[in-house]
Amino acid sequence: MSIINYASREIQFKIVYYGPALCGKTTNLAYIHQRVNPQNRGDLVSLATAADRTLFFDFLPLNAVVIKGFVTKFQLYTVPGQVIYNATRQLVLRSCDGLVFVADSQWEKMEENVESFKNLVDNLVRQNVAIDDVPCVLEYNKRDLPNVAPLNYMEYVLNNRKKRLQSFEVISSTGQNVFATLNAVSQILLHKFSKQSEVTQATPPPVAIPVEPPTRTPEKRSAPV
Ligand SMILES: Nc1nc2c(ncn2[C@@H]2O[C@H](COP(=O)(O)OP(=O)(O)OP(=O)(O)O)[C@@H](O)[C@H]2O)c(=O)[nH]1
Ligand SMILES: [Mg+2]
Repeated sequence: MSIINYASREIQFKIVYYGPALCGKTTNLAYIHQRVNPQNRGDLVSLATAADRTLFFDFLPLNAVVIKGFVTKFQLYTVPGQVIYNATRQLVLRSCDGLVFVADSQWEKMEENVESFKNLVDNLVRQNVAIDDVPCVLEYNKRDLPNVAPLNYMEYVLNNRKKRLQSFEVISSTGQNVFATLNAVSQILLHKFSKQSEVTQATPPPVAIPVEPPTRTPEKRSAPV
């Protein structure tokens, strides 16, 4: 649930990257952290094992657009994908405003992708939330690998419900479409927030994309967001 702080004129949104083990969730956050101007982000906090597997979560705070005097802040989290850490996933998932489901595009990972998506739906249901009510996009990651399933197969397996989700072909290790994915989920959640605030008249409607895609040259920092 978004947090509005009238004293500091901030609106906070929580976006969770969810998906099976080793699908590339932490890699997404690492890329975003690397490309956003340090003035507009905090540190990337990663609680990981020695082998770089997420143990608890990763956390990255981002400052984005100013909406009629309110600074919009996005808090990005990843869950640990390993099956045994379900209690932690439930905790991280609590009160999230948006979701990026990261799937591993390799053929042999399809069952794990499906299991993880089911696990996401189940964990939301436990919190009395329907997946269709949460702004959510699909990320088909690792498109650079040779053994990936074609896009239409991924869509058939993971995006075959009544309400189709926006989906992106991503290579998070090089950053391809990482910001496109984040921008898409941010836009959906800002739009939802804007509609709700029209009803309650509680806050001004947000209008802009929160994060600018960075330039293609790795050395250059992106423009302030
Ligand atoms: N080839 C390729 N490798 C990737 C890509 N994205 C991530 N990886 C690699 O996949 C491995 C796992 O990535 P992580 O980001 O740690 O995966 P995770 O989803 O956070 O894993 P857990 O924390 O265990 O849930 C790492 O070796 C990454 O470098 C990609 O787009 N292409
Ligand atoms: Mg991780």
